[in-house]
Amino acid sequence: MLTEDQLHDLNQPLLAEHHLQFDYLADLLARRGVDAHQLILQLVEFQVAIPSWALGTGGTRFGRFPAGGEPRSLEEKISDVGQLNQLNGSSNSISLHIPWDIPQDSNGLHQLLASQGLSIDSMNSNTFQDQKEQAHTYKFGSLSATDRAVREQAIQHNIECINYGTQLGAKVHTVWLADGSNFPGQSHLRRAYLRTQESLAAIYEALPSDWTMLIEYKPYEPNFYSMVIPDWGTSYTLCQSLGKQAQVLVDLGHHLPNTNIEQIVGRLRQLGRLGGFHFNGSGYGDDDLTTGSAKPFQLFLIFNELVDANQDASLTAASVAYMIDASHNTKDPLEDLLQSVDNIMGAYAKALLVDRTALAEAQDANDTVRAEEILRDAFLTDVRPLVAEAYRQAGGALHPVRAYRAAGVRQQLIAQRGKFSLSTGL
Ligand code: PSV
Ligand code: MN
Repeated sequence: MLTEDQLHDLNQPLLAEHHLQFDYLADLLARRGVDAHQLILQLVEFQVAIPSWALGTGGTRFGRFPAGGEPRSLEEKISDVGQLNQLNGSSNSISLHIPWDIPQDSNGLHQLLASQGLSIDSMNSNTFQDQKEQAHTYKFGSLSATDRAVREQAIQHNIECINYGTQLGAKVHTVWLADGSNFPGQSHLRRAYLRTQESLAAIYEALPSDWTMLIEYKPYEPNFYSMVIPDWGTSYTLCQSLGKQAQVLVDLGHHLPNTNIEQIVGRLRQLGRLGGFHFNGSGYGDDDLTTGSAKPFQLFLIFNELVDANQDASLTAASVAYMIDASHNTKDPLEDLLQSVDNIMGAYAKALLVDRTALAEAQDANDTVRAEEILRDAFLTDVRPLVAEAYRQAGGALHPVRAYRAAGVRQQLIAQRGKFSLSTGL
């Protein structure tokens, strides 16, 4: 962690220019009837969870190139998230994946989390890999498996995740299923769905009443002919059958190219079943790249739907768990996470700028050009001074990536943990 003096010294030389840019933008927005200070409060409040498995390099099946200084334990992962949160004030929770993050010392972890101002976001089960001491293989599926003993083992694993989460104060359990088939005829498509539904119901039974269960969907990988939960419609029907505490999770990388993700987001929000997000960047599939790096307009349109729904009095308020889900090969993972959060904050800020009254009028009048111009006006506004001010007001760095580099965080981590330390994950 940086000291307060260090952070102060890093911000100091940037402050004069920052104030100049911020005041100019605040003036401009005031002319349009937007209160920049009000908007910053909303940005400061907005938090994106960091998954424990994004703190190390991900690698692909072709190779892995460790960053050096990767966290070797859950405690070190928490400390890395604490570092990120100190720099941007926007990542105050960590998501855990079991068995990669089995807590050994709950009391110690509670203290560590509290000392860093963090909490646990979601628990994530892993029935896509076999573990050494495991009795039954997941080679042919887990919650959907034809073998009852396999299903039972996968159900128990999910319940175990919930129990670990309870120890640590989590309130969300996320299920992503790798289940599916690679060849036509391999699996009975309808029965696989029904077995999954039954298994999920058993897990749901064990869910504490103040928890949410998130059900993720993915169209392909690791199975390439069918996935048991390939799309939001399947997740939605499963949630409907389970009950109110079950919600759909949208992972941006889990869509086929050109899918209109913002429309899915709007639909789920309308139906009251949007419970969570996994942010990442994707050109082809589950690419796990930096959120908003290649398709910033898409990210903005997604936030536009979220903000629009939040401001719609006819919809019930939703509590959506926002998380980054990425782990790639080339960047320093912590720098990537800072960039991802920055892009997310920028997209959110831009969505808050949309003139919704004017947009509704243009839409009602079928004025296509005007409607598009309203969105473009918001999207093309340089909101970086607003995001930087939000970081500053949250006690962070005006420019988190620059501060991270200037403070030599990675070099310190390498000195502490070694050049070849490896983090658990994919
Ligand atoms: C699957 O691709 C996924 O998006 C799920 O969220 C998993 O839990 C995570 O990635 C694991 O890396
Ligand atoms: Mn995901």
